[in-house]
Amino acid sequence: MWRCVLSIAPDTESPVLSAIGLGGNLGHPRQNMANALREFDARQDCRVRAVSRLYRTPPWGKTDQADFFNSCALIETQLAPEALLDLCLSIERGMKRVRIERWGPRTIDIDVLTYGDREIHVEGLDVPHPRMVERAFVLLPLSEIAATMTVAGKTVAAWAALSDATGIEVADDSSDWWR
Ligand code: PH2
Ligand code: MG
Ligand code: MG
Repeated sequence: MWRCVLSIAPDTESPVLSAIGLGGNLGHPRQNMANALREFDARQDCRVRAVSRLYRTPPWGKTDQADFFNSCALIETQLAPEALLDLCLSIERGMKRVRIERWGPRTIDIDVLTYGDREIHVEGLDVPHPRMVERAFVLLPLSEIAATMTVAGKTVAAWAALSDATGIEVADDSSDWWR
């Protein structure tokens, strides 16, 4: 009986809910973000469970550049964290993302913010994203879809309330903007 059960068990991890952040301020960032979300959703090992509204946000970190579009999504995935990161980077490359300077202009940026409730520190990947709790351009959209998720000892809603949302506006009021 056991052998039978084992033989039909799927050869995959059980799905994990991961929060991702999307942004961009060069070329057609809004279309790029929408295409990226559709690319995740089209895969067998990823399903887009929730998408925030689309925000227009002043540049953070390096301020002499165009406003960004930002959004967050919850993706249910069977990919391991490193594989999810590789997928994000490969979607970015497909959208001609070039890395010139830190925090500089980009066609698309896709960041793994959380991966279930796991803490991960490997080459190129720190989860939860170490700067997410200081960035209103992440916390406002994320609090629409994961208000009660706890990161670094507080809920996303609590971090959002503490963040500086100056200049941030909703650019598209529909959570279907990406479809
Ligand atoms: N991303 C950065 C640096 N600064 N500012 C805004 N408004 N939105 C971003 O997505 C963003 C940023 C580096 O990832
Ligand atoms: Mg980023
Ligand atoms: Mg990034």
